[in-house]
Amino acid sequence: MKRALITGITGQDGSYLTEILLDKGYEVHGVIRRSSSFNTKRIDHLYNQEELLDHRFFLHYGDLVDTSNLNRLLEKIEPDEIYNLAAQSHVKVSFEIPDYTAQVDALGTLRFLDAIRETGLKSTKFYQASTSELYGKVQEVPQTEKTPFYPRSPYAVAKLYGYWIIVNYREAYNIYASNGILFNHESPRRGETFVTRKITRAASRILIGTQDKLVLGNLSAKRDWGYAPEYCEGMWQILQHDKADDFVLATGETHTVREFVQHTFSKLGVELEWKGEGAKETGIVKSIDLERNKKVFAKKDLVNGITVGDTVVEVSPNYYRPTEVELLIGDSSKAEKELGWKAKTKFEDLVGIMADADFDLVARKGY
Ligand code: NAP
Ligand code: G4F
Repeated sequence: MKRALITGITGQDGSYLTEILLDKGYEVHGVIRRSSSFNTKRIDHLYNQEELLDHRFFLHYGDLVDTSNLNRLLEKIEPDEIYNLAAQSHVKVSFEIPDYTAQVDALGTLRFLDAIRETGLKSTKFYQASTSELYGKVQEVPQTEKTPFYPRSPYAVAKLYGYWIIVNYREAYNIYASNGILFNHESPRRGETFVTRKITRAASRILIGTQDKLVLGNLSAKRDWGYAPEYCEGMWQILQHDKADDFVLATGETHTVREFVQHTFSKLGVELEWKGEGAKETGIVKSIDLERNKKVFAKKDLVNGITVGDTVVEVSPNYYRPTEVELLIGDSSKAEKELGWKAKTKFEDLVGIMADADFDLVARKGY
């Protein structure tokens, strides 16, 4: 039985990857951080399955800033594959905590690689969660594995170190270490402060009347948004390749934040019109047709928060970033050719999956 170690197991990707690896028959070990309240809600459904707990699913306390802990975990578990997904992953927050972000996202990666080197685990394979944020102020459209990097945030600069230390340890010590350069990928498990989830959650709450407005930053930023479970399958495929290498995973389509908002409301039966520009731009309810979405229509009696003419979207410069990434669009033809990986879920379907899931949740819980 293959043994995998996942850092960041409590995050969006960690939870999907755990399901995928358990399904493939792996023994899965996850690193969790001590927290003053529960932080395992994305994996509780797995942790509560007794047959898994006995034999194939184990959680260990740890932190990427604690070198001795990482060494101990490697010595004890001797994993065949390591997926390093742990990170301070919020770009805007990285401007507030740049030192911590570097400690975890840059040096955390180095600590792990060094632990592999010191414990002499020669055949362990290492996956690094690299990111399309490396391209930042993009030097080429679309972005490929060969596009030069131009990071635009402390997060991206820290991940740039992570990227290059992977390449360096691969070349210097012959460690099997690969970068997955993943473009944005989303799901109903996405953290609530990332823009997609913020939008689908707010739109549902606005419909039901527990929130008045959705306040956002840059509506014109463009992202290449895919569906997270497919990208986590791609992480596994990257480590099954005969040699360590770096791969872009992306959909090849790009959309603005504004389009994400528009499609979310539309999916829930509400058409918006946009007025004004920049920080004065607003999204106003133009029409409502709840029958368009079966889930919403079935709970029509709960929809009492919205009327034609309401302003439901506003902009606040508080959400602007000191330096922004305006456009991302990836070309993953190398992954398609060498790994057989291709994104399947289209933008509108992704928006639908997330809007439906959040509407269900909000309708069930009332907030
Ligand atoms: P996420 O939901 O924010 O999850 C981050 C995980 O890292 C959580 O489990 C978190 O634990 C853990 N973590 C944070 N700091 C840690 C530390 N010091 N020590 C140990 N664990 C720590 O992120 P995600 O969306 O799943 O992304 C997974 C990885 O892919 C991240 O490295 C991210 O930067 C990268 N990435 C994401 C995307 C994307 O679009 N999602 C795209 C490219 C790259 P807690 O639950 O305790 O906070
Ligand atoms: O959802 P976001 O915060 O994601 P961002 O910055 O693209 O980063 C995510 O994807 C990266 C891959 O490219 C990962 F490496 C990273 O870990 C993370 O998962 O913001 C997307 C866009 C930005 O341009 C932002 O300025 O949405 C814009 N935006 C507009 N209003 C907002 C908001 N972002 C957030 N979080 N909140 C807003 O209110």
